[in-house]
Amino acid sequence: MKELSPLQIERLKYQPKLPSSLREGVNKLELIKGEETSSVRDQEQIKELFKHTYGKPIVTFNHTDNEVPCEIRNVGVILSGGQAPGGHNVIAGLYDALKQANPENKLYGFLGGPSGIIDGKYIEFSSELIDEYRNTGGFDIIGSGRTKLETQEQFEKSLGTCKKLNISAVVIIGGDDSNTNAAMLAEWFVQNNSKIQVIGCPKTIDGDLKNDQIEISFGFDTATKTYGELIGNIQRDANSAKKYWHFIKIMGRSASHVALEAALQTQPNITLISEEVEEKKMSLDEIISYMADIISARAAKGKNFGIAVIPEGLIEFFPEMKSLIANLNDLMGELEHDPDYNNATSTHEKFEIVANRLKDENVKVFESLPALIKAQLLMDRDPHGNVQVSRIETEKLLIEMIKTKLKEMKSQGEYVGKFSEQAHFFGYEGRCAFPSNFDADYCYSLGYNAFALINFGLTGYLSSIKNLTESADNWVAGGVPITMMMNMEKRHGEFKPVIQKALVKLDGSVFKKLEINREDWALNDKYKFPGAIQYFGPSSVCDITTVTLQLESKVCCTSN
Ligand code: FBP
Repeated sequence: MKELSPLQIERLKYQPKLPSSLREGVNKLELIKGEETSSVRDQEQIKELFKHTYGKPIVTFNHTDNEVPCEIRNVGVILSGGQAPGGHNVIAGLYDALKQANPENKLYGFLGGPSGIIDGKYIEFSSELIDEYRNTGGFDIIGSGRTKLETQEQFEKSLGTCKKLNISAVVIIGGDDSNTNAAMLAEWFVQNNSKIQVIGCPKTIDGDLKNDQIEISFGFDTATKTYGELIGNIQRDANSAKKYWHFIKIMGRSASHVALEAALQTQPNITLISEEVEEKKMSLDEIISYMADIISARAAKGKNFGIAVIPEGLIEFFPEMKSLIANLNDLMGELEHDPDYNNATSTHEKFEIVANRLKDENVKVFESLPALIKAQLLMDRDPHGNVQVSRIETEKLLIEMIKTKLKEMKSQGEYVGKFSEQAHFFGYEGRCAFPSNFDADYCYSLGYNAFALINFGLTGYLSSIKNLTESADNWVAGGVPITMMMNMEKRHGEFKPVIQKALVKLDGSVFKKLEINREDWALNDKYKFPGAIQYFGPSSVCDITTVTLQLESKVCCTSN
């Protein structure tokens, strides 16, 4: 018997809220079809690649008193990619809907991510197992993985597994890449005369799987609130001791939504936004000067402390680093099989081999970096061939460069302070937290709704729950064709159909809120302390959504 903490015991009892349309069960729904859809860009190419699943309508569900039949179904579910709070509730919602529709239905969970369906590794869920994981963080109920489900052979093996288990639908819980693969698998099944349906659920703490139809991916709410709590605590510490500058790198592989949201919750002295760096083509040196100027201005007021929030993906957005990293991504693929590189006895020797093989324009930048960062840039790539930004200590790179800059400024009489630093990285701390009430409700609804989409025979759709700043009663359940979110992008030198990633919009209300306040926050301490996520207590505290969602929904509502 596992020992449970008091909070675990209480959270297991929490009953997540569903939109009112879904509350009476999946066999009391009617499907409302909208207009035909088209992809966000590159319509002709996407249509050609997704001949059977392209152009389908957006759908929404309404409650009806007429009973919709539900044939017996076996469904399989996959957790894909990085953990995000609420994944277990998606599975719980899916399980409850499926059993409510017909107790004979079965839910299988593929183990360890997409490789589970390929290799036929699975479990069948029981009520006892599901009950152990309700409202808990993590993906440990079946585990996750980053295998890309995209080749003919993988699709054939997946078909074999589904046939063996008599599975008629697969639910893929994942981010933009995993849902791109869900769309490909859905199309492949139709093309190959299989009736197996594929439904996606929008997951990622990064918050970059969103668009006009998907207001936010699940996990963003809890993760940002967790980081907000931690930053707030550090701000209080800094403001008490008044002796350290804290450099806090915040997870989010590419887009800066997580750092931006955490900053709006806490109002630190410096917040860097990767998309702004890219748009303004700011170099690393320019950012160092910007930060050093704030440090110096605060020092002039007697404040030798402060907080800087740095998005995880920043390093890839500096034009000079972008070019270096792209070059290294290709080069590391070649060097993997290079005996000289593999037999090199010191990191220094490896650096030399790399420097000799880089394009001329990237050599100087590579050589200017501290050894620690060079070594981190050479580490293993992820399955998409990208550098793993969570393993690059950008916060330490910035600190080293700032120290040099401040020394220079001191020698010229431009800086009179004392600089002592602390480096932090908040990422994994937030990915498996107990889901906030919002994520617990949202995820349960996404899973429940996924089964409703299956029951109406849909495939190639993403489960969608909208109107999220309203109370759950008023949430709108439905589905969005995945192809609608796609465009063609270059991956490994080839154009491929992918879901368009949402980066921070510099003309959007969320970034604007930072932009109009940051000068004030830089010098006059306006720290906010969000505190820990609250699960029990007044709704104004426990059910509050993120600043990002609130601001974005205002824009959408006022422009309607
Ligand atoms: P997903 O896009 O799969 O949700 O994962 C996002 C993320 O949490 C990023 O924020 C982070 O850069 C990355 O995963 C870390 O990956 P890993 O867990 O493989 O170290």
